[in-house]
Amino acid sequence: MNPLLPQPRLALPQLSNYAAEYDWLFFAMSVFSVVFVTAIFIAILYFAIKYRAGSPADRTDRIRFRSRVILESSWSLIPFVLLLVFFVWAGKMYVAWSMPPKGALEIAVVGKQWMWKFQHPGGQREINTLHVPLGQPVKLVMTSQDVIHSLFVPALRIKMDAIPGRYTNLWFTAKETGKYHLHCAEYCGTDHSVMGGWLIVMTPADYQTWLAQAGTDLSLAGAGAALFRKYGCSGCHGANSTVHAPSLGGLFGTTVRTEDGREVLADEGYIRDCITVPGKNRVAGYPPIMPNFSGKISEGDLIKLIAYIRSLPPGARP
Ligand code: HEC
Ligand SMILES: [Cu+2]
Repeated sequence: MNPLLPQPRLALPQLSNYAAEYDWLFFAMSVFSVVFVTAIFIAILYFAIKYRAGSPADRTDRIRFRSRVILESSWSLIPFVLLLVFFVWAGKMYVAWSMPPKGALEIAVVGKQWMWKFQHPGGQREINTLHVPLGQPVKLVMTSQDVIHSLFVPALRIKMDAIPGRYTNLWFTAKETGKYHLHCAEYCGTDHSVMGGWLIVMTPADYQTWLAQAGTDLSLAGAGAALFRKYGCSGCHGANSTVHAPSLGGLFGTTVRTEDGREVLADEGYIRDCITVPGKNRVAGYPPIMPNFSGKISEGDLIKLIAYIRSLPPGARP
């Protein structure tokens, strides 16, 4: 963008890497809509008056076939091309927005009636308040424990649904320290209106201090290791198991071949499905004995189990 031009901005801080461009897009679409609506409205008014019943206006058909074709195609094609500009522009932003950079700080988010639960990789937990470091990409891995919720931080200009049974992502880099509102933007029941809180952006040093004093004894992965034994996963997947079950070391991020010949990327959603919908992607060459844990493991525990499986290096057995 040309830095000499006045920058359009909504009456909100431009907190994220997307905010400035989003405001430009919003401004351009508003200008586009206002210009076209005004022009069409004036034309309607003009013709309504000119050709009102009983007016002496000339009503003979004077337009020749050729000019009619030109007229018809130009008012279809010009708006089409103009709208394609918005399509490409917004599409480009959407692509950037949907591809979190590698190495982003991952924070687990669980929405439930009526609160937001956040958990940092070190295991630090918070409710309705989210602390993040300045200038570092942050990726929220979100799900819901009950109905659909939607996390919205207006200052970031981003919003994403939290959907039961699925993981959705949202990433951003915060550009200013401060305290910003966060909301639930999907009507989710009686207390929907109070389901919100604060995003607190801190300098990286302050964030480290905050993490240290928010302290916990176990990281997400560490807590997951304990759950892996508690739920009996280690009985089949563990090093001493006699059951023919896959070793989970290095699984995350690889491509798995399923019994019915598909190739599936082993991401959070895949591991979650293995635990809660075992038949869905059965791994090729293994018996269908993986128990169904659906409804038996809470969202918080699933996130920890996934963090643990992710932390296993290739070749390791739990
Ligand atoms: C009774 C034995 C058994 C238990 C208990 C068990 N699993 Fe499994 N698991 C299997 C078998 C066999 C497979 C491979 C077949 C399949 O995918 O269904 C498997 C597959 C998986 C996969 C996919 C592996 C891959 O290579 O893609 C994951 C992830 C997994 N299990 C996690 C867990 C977790 C977490 C638990 C505990 C909550 C658990 N399992 C409990 C037997 C078991
Ligand atoms: Cu909600």
